[in-house]
Amino acid sequence: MKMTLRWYGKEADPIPLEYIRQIPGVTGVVTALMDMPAGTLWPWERIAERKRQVEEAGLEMKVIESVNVHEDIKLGLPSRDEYIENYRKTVQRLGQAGVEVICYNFMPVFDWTRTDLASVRPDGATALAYRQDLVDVIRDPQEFADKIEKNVQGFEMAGWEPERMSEVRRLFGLYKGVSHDDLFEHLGYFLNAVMPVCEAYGVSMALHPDDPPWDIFGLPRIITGRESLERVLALADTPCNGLTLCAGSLGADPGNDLPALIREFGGRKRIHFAHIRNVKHCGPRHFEETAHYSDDGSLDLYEIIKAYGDVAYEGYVRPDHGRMIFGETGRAGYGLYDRALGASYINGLWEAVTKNDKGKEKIL
Ligand code: DNO
Repeated sequence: MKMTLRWYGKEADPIPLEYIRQIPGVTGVVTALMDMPAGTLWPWERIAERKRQVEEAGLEMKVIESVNVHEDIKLGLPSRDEYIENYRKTVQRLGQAGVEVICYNFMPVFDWTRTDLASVRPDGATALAYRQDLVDVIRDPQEFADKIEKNVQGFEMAGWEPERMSEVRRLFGLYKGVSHDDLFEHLGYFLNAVMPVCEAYGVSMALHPDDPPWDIFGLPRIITGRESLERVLALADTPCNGLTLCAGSLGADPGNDLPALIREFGGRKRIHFAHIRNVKHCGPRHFEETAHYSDDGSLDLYEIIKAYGDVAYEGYVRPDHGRMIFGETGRAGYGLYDRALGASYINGLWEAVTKNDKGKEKIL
């Protein structure tokens, strides 16, 4: 397990790399060129510059989250080929820069979605939360998008690119009639075009599950649990076609057995990136994010880390969203303090579950 932290870049992230470097065990950052609209070719100089900044701080840049997929690719429009070509070239450049994993998602219109970005928890911390009943009464998703964007305190939400969020109504029109099966087919088309480049440049694609893992606003969402993960891997049967196993996203559905998923897909070496966090189930399709600590939420982090230990997971991992604590302000879910606590907690569990294995290796 290689510990990383998400970092949005000097201009877009209030947290300096120097602080990230001081979190025990963190060897690298997971980053992206946040200002590049989906579908564009990432300029080589920008990639090289980001790598230089990260390495100068004594960290590695091995994982990119995300290279976003243009809506025309998800919609299967004829214009997709041009965007796929840009994606292939971007993958090539990232591979040439030493990147090993690209995290991406295939969610229509909305990336991760929450109804509250600062829900107050009993200890006074604030956290992200989601209530389906609040979403069900929304007549105009554009209004919802605008409202969320107004509440982000000056920071763009990851994956909520302004150029996409300003045309929500038009996109909803285009998605009318696009079924779950259509989306899978469009994902397969995309993957099969990108895989040869991944294989040539040593890059693994790691698909992030849909968050939350069910349909919202009547839009189809397909990456929701065991069956769909299996279906994704079958779309392109190569080790480069893999998963980001996001505990919090999949874990929002109590029907998903996370340790079992980790053992199954990690055992087959198809998990390339692990997002680890906790979530509290408050009711049907109603959850709030919590501290990583098992007792604070509904997921058992010990069992999750133990499953990664059992499959001898060697990939990248990051603590996921944190609460806002100690008076910190910043990007919802991406403050420094609670993610640092999360990283340390995960490191502690990892050390405990794997220590004897290491001992065994030494004896042998
Ligand atoms: C939110 C994140 C997502 C994720 C993308 C991956 O915090 O987990 O925005 O980065 O969905 O493409």
